Amino acid sequence: MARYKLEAQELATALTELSGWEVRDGKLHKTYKFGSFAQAIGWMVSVAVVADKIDHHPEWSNVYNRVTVNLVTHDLGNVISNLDVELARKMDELAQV
Ligand code: H2B
Repeated sequence: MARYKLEAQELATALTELSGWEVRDGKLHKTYKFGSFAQAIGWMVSVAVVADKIDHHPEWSNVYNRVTVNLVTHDLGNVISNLDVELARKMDELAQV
């Protein structure tokens, strides 16, 4: 899928449709909290499959039941792109269980 930088207005609109996401240090940022370490890791594995499929990979870290995520597009010079929004949506979908 083609990746392109989002214009400020497109990003603002996308943010209104994404719950718990914000722009922090130029990246789409969210911290997820799960019921357990196993749930956090299980979610990360399910996201990893999708990320590889769309060839767009998150910057993230896990501490026990929390996963902190930063999404940015390296190939475009570290800007927020359509693929960052796409991955954020998939992450939220996969967390609804
Ligand atoms: N992930 C992210 N977050 N940004 C990118 O620009 C990117 C990526 N580019 N995953 C992909 C891989 C690129 O390096 C490969 C060669 O398609």
